[in-house]
Amino acid sequence: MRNLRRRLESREVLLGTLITWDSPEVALTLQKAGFSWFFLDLEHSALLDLKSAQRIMEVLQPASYVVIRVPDDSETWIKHALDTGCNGIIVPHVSTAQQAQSVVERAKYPPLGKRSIGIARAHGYGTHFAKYLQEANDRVAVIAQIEDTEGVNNIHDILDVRGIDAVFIGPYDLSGTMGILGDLAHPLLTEVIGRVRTACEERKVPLGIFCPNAAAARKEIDRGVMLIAVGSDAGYTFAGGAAALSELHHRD
Ligand code: 3PY
Ligand code: MG
Repeated sequence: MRNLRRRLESREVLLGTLITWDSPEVALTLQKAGFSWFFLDLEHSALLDLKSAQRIMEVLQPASYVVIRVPDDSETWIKHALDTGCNGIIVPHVSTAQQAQSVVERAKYPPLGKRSIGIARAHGYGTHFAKYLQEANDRVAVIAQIEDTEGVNNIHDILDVRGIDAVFIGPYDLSGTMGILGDLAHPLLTEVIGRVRTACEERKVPLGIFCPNAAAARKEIDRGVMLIAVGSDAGYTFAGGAAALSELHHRD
């Protein structure tokens, strides 16, 4: 299993995209386009569940890193997601250090946490059980999503929690809690995201963000953000079709 935690620590940019459709074929096609990590969105997609996520993972790994965004921070979701053998999890709406601590307890094996032990794909269905138990805390990334003003205000305390391996900003939800819903170009949002970035730089915690398009991703890369999720399976399908039709209509 590739080591996402160490890869993030290297600070080299990782370009990925959001997967919302239950299609290993679409995910594989996007892998061929060159994305090196995949954000499987079980928080919002009604089409993805743990079984479909695992099927998608089976075609993407080991060439790419696969991260599951769990619907919430419950012990059940966290342990089930990790047992699929994903390279990391993103936990949405982490707002306090106490919440971050409970995420670590659920996601890391003892002695760092209290992750429950079972037989699943992560352990090769038992065939590399001992190795996985020994290596998982070091290899699997636990990523806290900061997407509320409360999380921004508590960012230093959240970063102090040992076992939070990276932070990922959700700009849309963050804009909503700031009263500027969906206005990703708003200067106040840029400033607040900058506060999270500075805190992460000070603590040397890798930072990621969702970007709706390549222009936004370029700006974030230039600011030093390394874990970039740009666009989505649905968005790329639409954009490809729309680009062809626009060219044909243009010639009509
Ligand atoms: C948000 O922007 O709120 C997200 O969760 C994107 O990942
Ligand atoms: Mg969000």
